[in-house]
Amino acid sequence: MGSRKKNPIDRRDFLKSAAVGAAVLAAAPAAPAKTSIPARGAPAAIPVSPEAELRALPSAEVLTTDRTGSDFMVDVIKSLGIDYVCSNPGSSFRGLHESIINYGGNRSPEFITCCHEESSVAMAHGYAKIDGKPLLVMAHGTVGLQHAAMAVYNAYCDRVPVLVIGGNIIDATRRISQVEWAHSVQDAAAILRDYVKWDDLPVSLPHYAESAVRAYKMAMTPPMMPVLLIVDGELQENPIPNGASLQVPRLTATGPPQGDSGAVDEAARLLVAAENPVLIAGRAARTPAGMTYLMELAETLQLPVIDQMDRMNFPTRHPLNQTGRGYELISNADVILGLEVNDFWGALHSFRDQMERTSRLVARPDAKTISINSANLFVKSNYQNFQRYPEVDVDIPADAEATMPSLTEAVKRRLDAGRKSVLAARRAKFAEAHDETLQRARDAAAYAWDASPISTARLCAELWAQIKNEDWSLVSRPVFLSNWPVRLWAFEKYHQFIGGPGGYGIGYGAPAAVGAALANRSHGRLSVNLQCDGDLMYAPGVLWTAAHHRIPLLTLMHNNRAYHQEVMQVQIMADRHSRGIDRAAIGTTLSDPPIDYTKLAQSMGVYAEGPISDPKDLGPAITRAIQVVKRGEPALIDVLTQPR
Ligand SMILES: Cc1ncc(C[n+]2csc(CCOP(=O)(O)OP(=O)(O)O)c2C)c(N)n1
Ligand SMILES: [Mg+2]
Repeated sequence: MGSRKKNPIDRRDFLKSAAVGAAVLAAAPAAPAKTSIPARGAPAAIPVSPEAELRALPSAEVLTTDRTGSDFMVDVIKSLGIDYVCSNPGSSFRGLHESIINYGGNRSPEFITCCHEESSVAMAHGYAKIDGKPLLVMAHGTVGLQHAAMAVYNAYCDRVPVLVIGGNIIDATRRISQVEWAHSVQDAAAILRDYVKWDDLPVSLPHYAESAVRAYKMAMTPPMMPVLLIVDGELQENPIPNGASLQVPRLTATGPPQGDSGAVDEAARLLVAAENPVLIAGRAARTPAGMTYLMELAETLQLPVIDQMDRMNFPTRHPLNQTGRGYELISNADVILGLEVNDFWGALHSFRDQMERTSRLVARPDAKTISINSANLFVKSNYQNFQRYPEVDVDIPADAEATMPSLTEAVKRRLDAGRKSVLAARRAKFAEAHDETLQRARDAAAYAWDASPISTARLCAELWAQIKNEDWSLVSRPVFLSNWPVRLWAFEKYHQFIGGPGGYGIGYGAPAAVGAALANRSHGRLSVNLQCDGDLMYAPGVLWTAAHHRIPLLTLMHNNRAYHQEVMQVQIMADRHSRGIDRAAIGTTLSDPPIDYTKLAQSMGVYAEGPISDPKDLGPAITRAIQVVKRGEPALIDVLTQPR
């Protein structure tokens, strides 16, 4: 090991003292003899503080005598520039785990201890929304991947890259306990295959290396998605065969697909000629540059933007932001441009949920529709998140962010001075409508201002007052709080909003917020999370992860003591049958006994206050909590709120 210093948990000493088999310590042969299967039972764990976890080991030397397959696997992971690995430990990837923390020095990636695999993946999901690149998630074969499944589905629907490694013991004759049998599986990827972009089962280290780099590349090519490698325990743990020539394949980025120039020009022609064009943005901006391109396109055409806010697409206070006027503008439009709109058909229709489910076209039947959407380049059959079939006039299967600059150029080429002045005249009208919408939102927010429990508008306004001069980032999607932040706050920068779960799987909110806050930490940003109670209760252990890893995050509970969306669903059913809504709380509320989120958070080492039910107490509590967060720690305030 050359110059490597002794560390309390030095890997090589650990291996020696843990009475593991000689074959594990030897450089060769690759296949241990039958008698050399490692004995189970590790020495008592040495408690390690987060500081010690991060204390640097000297960087690893390549090709030491006792290198295992998993050491090489770490070389490959490091070459991909992955900063963290979110994981709940499991013996099917113990080799990789140990190589990451010792051989890899627990740096890039650093091990983030997660209390549930769903949290691991949702953390990676939130992280990628801020930093635009994947984290690694390691999950135990069968059970770990089963736990991870919903969060992987969310990331798949939301087109977010996550690199998942699942452990497995593939050779049935090498499994050494009933547990290992129960946690091994013939086709481990099967449970996730319908909602990952690609999976593989490498059978050699060169195969692993190529597949890991390929998986990363595929995950990062729009449409981005999670990818999965199943990595055999023996491939991890066995020594690298003597004389093996291993190399880490070079990663080259695949360029995002751009729209065909003829189709882009046709789109420009329709947009320039339109009297009432409208732009709908779904996942239009993948990076901060996407926001700039979208502003340039909208301002060149002076057309209104309806932002579905699946990403931070467009500044909320931009005069062309007409999000509150979607129905009116879409029903008037002669040309409708959708940028990465997941449900184009739904955007043009309204729905009724009474007695029977009905829908009606809102858009003009003669409206021309243009869609730029990379989702068309990758569709799977089983899960139905691809939505209804939209009859689009100009369908451009490409990445919107990569295509916007050429669309703007094509528009500019077609604009003469006369047309430019006609378009410029539209702006004043939109600016006025924008201001009116904002004023209406402010008036509505004043309603029940002093109510107790606290109104969701007051909660959001109190928070805004204290963060607006900070470098803030909202790391949750506030749809269950009537979208007050989107209606009231000034969102200007890409990192200020992270969109939603994609697959609408609840339980995403808390871990995604912690993951996004982890990404924001290195930028020194103030992460704020509006946290629904029902969502937190799926896997509250992520609060401990935030405390343990010193992830600064301000969480305000929207504690309405209910799964309130579902209260309303049951009320709709009861109403439909004229049975009265007074029993709709059965199965949908979280009130008897009420959950004490302050104690819950405190028990995991998170600073917490509450429950707060008097709105006058909220501002000072937020001030105190922000001080804690600025020290680099998470803080939670439990706020008793009105249902919405
Ligand atoms: C995994 C999962 N289970 C169930 C649901 C159905 N569901 C949709 S909204 C909701 C209630 C969420 O409650 P909470 O997070 O407290 O928000 P609130 O409705 O109270 O605003 C549930 C259970 C879901 N979307 N995902
Ligand atoms: Mg709730």
